[in-house]
Amino acid sequence: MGVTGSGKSTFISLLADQPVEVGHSLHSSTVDIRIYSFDDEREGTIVLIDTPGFDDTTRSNTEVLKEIAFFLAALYKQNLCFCGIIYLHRITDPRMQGSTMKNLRMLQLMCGKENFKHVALATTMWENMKSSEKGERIGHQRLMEMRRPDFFGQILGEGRDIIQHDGSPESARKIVRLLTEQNKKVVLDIQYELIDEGMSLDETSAGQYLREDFLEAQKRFDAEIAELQGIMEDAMNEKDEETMQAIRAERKAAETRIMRHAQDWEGLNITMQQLTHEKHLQYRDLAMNFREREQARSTKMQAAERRIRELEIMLNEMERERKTESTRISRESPPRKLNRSREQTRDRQRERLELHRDLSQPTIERRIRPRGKRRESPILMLLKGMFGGLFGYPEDEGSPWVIRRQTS
Ligand SMILES: Nc1nc2c(ncn2[C@@H]2O[C@H](COP(=O)(O)OP(=O)(O)OP(=O)(O)O)[C@@H](O)[C@H]2O)c(=O)[nH]1
Ligand SMILES: [Mg+2]
Repeated sequence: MGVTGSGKSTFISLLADQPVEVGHSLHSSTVDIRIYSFDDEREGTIVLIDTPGFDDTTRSNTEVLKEIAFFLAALYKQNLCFCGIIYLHRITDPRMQGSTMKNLRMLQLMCGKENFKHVALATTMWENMKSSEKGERIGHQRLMEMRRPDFFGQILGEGRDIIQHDGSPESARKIVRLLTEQNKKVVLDIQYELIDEGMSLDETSAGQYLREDFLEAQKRFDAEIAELQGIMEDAMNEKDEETMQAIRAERKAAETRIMRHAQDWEGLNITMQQLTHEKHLQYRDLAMNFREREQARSTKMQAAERRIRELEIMLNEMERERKTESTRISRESPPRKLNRSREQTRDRQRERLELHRDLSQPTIERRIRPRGKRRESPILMLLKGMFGGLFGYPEDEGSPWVIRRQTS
């Protein structure tokens, strides 16, 4: 989690086996939940969930909360292991902006105090500060301030500090391990509220906070309208048509804003069951798209693996031939023949290297398994676990499309 542009997708791209979309424009990039995975040699397969931030430039907070809450609730409903949240903050931010405070508050409310130990707080973009001594000093001053209880302090606890993520895959892996090593199945407040308590989203603690946000916006709207009314009366007395027109336009814009906010708030009055129906198509498409992408990738990988095996055999044969015949070739044939043989070997070695590079060597080596032993993608397994019904599993075998209240 974290505000838009804090580096969430970039962080995931350091580890994921799949390509990750990173946004370089001024608009929020990740607009809905994205799922990635990687194999950690110590912890096994880890699934990373990329989320949109609250207060982003393209979606309302209600939509973002619906998105994240639904996903978390479906995970919990299906009894799938969830081990924590990584929250990212740009160390380059000179102020704690409203959007940072809102994201932080939503994080606290969705988690609940008991779960703060399952949150890893990390700062990004250190290389922008570390380019000068002064920058580095400022970065450390900001870290000190961030530890205050009204900022990140409440989430920190015994032995837990704000982490400096240096932008490397090793640093990202260490941060993930901080959560996975706790080896706990975490139940966040919002998961408990939605599934065990059967609350609607507006009744949850996070939903209530958005309600306060709406009430504050309503207050600001009332004050703005009163101020505009005063200016309007003056303009009417002075028969100032131009100002009157400007005031009417401003009033209309303010009314549209508050109406959108009100509709947004009403949208939170939704139960998990209704949310499931609302999200059904979106998640079915997500699952189907993923399955298609995986199939295409798997076909490409199988072809590459086949070609690599062919090349290995060819290179071995060539090496053997060269060894046994090298003396004869050098004695009986002109040097041109020997050079041609070397060139052919180099061409094949280059092709093998490019194939490995194309499909990223460490990944493909891990994946070259005997036929029939290829394991299913962890993302597909997760989606099947959460949304089994979409894959043709019987509805009563744990599909979230049939929502049952759990008995305590
Ligand atoms: N210098 C530097 N740039 C970074 C770092 N992390 C992210 N960026 C850049 O910041 C921009 C936004 O990064 P993203 O990873 O898309 O941020 P995000 O948090 O996923 O943003 P949303 O999807 O909009 O919520 C991109 O241009 C990244 O290249 C970092 O550690 N250092
Ligand atoms: Mg993103």
